[in-house]
Amino acid sequence: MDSLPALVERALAEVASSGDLAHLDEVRVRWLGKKGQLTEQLKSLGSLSAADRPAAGQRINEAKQQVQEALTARQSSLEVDALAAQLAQGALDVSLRGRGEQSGGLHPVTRARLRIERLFGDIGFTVAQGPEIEDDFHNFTALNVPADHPARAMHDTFYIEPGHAGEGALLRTHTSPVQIRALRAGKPPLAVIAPGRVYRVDSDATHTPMFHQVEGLLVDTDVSFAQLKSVLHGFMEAFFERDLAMRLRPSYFPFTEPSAEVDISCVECGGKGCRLCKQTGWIEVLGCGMVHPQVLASCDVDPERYTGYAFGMGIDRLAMLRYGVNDLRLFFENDLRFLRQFRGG
Ligand code: 2NL
Repeated sequence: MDSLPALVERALAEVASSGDLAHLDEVRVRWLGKKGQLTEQLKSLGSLSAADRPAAGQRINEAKQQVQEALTARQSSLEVDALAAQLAQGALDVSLRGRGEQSGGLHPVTRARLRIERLFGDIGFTVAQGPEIEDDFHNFTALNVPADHPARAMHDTFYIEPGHAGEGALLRTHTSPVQIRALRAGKPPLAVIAPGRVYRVDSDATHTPMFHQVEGLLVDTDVSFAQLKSVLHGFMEAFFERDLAMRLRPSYFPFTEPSAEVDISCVECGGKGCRLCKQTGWIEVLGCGMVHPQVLASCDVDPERYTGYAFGMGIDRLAMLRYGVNDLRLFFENDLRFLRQFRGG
């Protein structure tokens, strides 16, 4: 068997000649590991006499320590070399130019909503907001929608299971309840618009279960149907930035009397007839009317003293018409190739 100094000499030679950290670790295991050659030396102490044992043990431990110190020194010098090599190789090139920033943009429905808010803001309307989870009173009863009205039927309204949001909670089917709350909280004169998400059990090529609506309500003394017509015509021409013809057709809503549906001349063909207007030259854009006296009374407003007008329109549909989008579902798929086209503005 080799003498202890010979073993140390061989170990130190291996440490000195190991070229990388992995190799150095193999050397450490070979000499100082659990079954390493120097570790094994300690096991031979058992065959020595008790008198010789302490001195022999001390020599072995000194040998191990000497090798350990060489290993540690070699490890730090290899680490320094490795870092220097990495830097020389240019693993991080701080002179590279950046990838650049991609600017985001507003969703087309948001752009249409902001445009609507600004145009009505310009003529004195304020923006009102309210909860999307509503109760029967604010969504239906106060709007003169009787208990047996078809709009209350299960197939139109999302009802929330009892015990989750109070008794009879539902997802608002229009933003009218926001205006009911505004009117009940204040006193006329009042001019508000209520934009927001609304929900109906409906899903096909032209309907999504969630869509965006904006409603308007103005209550004052001596409010006329002519004022309603003028405000809506002015809004439509401003929104589409062009001269438009507008016509009203008699209609029915429980919350307005009289009620009308409003068409504008087709924004695609100007009224000549095309696919968009189904050859009629007209596009339906909203519903409106004079606030029903029963609705005013539900809001503690005296119908003998005050009158009002109200209207409601789909923001998604207005956005489609303004930006030339032919499929409603594109607004809700969040395909960046579609959305990026609206980045400007
Ligand atoms: C439509 C028709 C309409 C209203 C909404 C309303 C609100 C109050 C009182 C009276 Cl607080 N009316 N809203 C009136 C007429 C029509 O919406 O086609 N919407 C998409």
